[in-house]
Formats: sequence, C-alpha cells, structure tokens
Amino acid sequence: MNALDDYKGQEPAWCPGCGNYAILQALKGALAGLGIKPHGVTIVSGIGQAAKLPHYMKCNTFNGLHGRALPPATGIRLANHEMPVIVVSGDGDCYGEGGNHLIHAIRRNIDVTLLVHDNQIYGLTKGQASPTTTQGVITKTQPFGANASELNPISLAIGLDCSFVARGYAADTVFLKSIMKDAINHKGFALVDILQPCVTFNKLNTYKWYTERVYRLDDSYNPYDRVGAFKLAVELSDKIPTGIIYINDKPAFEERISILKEVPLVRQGFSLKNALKELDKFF
Ligand SMILES: Cc1ncc(C[n+]2csc(CCOP(=O)(O)OP(=O)(O)O)c2C)c(N)n1
Ligand SMILES: [Mg+2]
Repeated sequence: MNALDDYKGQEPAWCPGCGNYAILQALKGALAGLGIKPHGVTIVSGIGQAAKLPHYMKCNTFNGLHGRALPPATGIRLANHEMPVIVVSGDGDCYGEGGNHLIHAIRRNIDVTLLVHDNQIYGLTKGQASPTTTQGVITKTQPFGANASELNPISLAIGLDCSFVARGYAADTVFLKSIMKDAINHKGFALVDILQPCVTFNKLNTYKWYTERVYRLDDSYNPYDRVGAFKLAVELSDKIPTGIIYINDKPAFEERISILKEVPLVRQGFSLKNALKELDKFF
C-alpha cells in the first residue's frame, strides 16, 4: 500500500480554505487505495487553479494549454494504454475553452478519467463567469449578472451517452475518493464533475450553500438506466445528488483499435524500413 506522501509534490499555492485541497487529498487517497504507484499514472491538465494540481503531485505529469488537456491525454493513452491517465480540469478550462474536445473525447470513449473542479467561476483570472456560473450572478466582468444560462455538465454527458458520469463534492472527501476509485477503474471515458467551493471569488456557492443541498445517491439508485439518469440530471430541485449518475459499459476507443489489442504502442518495435515502405504508397 502506498502512503499519501508518496505522491507529494510542490506546496500548493491555492487560497486557504479552497476546495481544491480536499480534491487533491481525495485523489492521492484514491491512487494509494488502488495500489497505483506514482510512476504508474499520468496526470494531464490545461490552465487554471484546478489545472495546477499536477504540480502538487509526484507522478508523471503533462501541463498543456488552456482547454487542451484532453488531446495530449488521448495521445498518452494511445501510446501506453496500460497506464491510467487522469485529466484534471476546471469548469472554464473543460466546459468553456475545451468544450469541443470534451464532446469528442466522450464520443470516442477514450479510457481516461476526467476530474473537473467545478467552482462555477474562473478562479485563476480572478472571478469572471464560467459556463457553469448561475445565470444572473454578478461577476467583475458581468456587473448586470451572468447573461447566458448555465451549462449542466451531467445532462450534457448523459446526452452524449458518456460511459461513466458522476458528481462529487469536495467537502465530502470520503465519498469523493470512492467515486474517483470507481471512475479510475471504469473502462472507458469517465467524467467526475466535482463541486468545489471557491472561497475568494464565488460568494454564492459556498460550503454552507452546497452542504445544505448536496446528498449521496444510495444503492437503490440504478446508474444503468439512461432515462432515469437524465431525469435526475435535469430535475430542478433544491437538492443536488452526488455519486455515480450514469454508466454505459461499452468498448473503449483503445479496445476498438486492432493494433493496440496485443501490446501498447510504446512496447511495439519500430522499423524505419517498413515505415518508409508504407509512406512510398502515397507517392
Ligand atoms: C487561450 C486562453 N484563453 C484564456 C486564458 C486565460 N485564462 C487562464 S485560466 C482561465 C480560466 C480558468 O478557469 P477554470 O478552468 O474554471 O479554472 P479555475 O481557475 O477556476 O480552477 C482563463 C480564462 C488563457 N490562459 N488561454
Ligand atoms: Mg473554475
């Protein structure tokens, strides 16, 4: 069993009280609990406060462009599909700038785990509205209130028939850790939208606000029922369900590529002669 300290990276520079600390702790706990060693996992991110998480971990990491974590994660996974790949993103990074990549990664069903720190605000750039900011909320750049209606990532993912869709809450760290373990173990694309209080820039969705609304789905809930999951996702109520909301066990992208059936690309031999022969066919 690994100790949480095995994954310890640089000292986090997040604000005191930020929900990101609990998410970092849950992720270390999930990896340790699954027996995944630091050298046996890759964490990929883009730009934002959430996207700094790989700096605070010791493992293989790739920190790319804003909204662009999923393309390198796809490449890493295709090069070595024996290594778990985790993408860490923010609500702006993933649902805004990276929205197009998200849609197509879900469609491909690439076997990566996507953790979205959803603080319903752009944190790094100091408090502009993100795609999940509640309509009407006043921000620095929208003094008359966020104009557009908020995006519902859970119903979007179920609509795209995403293979695994879950919601966690940073302050319910024990449950979040168990959701992360299930998401990492799942074969296929797994989205975990994590409600993350931003103590500095989001004065609406506070710890108190979430704690009054969040509840855990229990064993009587069936995540394999797509219509039921969709209903749960779009139902407007004062209560916010957390847990695994939807599962569709279907073949992952890697399983549908014949050349990946035997060994990962990284362990397949490369012959320049054969490559040049194949290239010749184009001329
Ligand atoms: C192409 C591009 N557009 C805009 C920015 C500026 N920018 C950096 S982070 C960010 C928003 C991050 O918000 P989110 O993903 O929600 O992460 P948080 O900081 O809230 O964790 C923006 C707009 C950028 N770096 N690159
Ligand atoms: Mg954010």
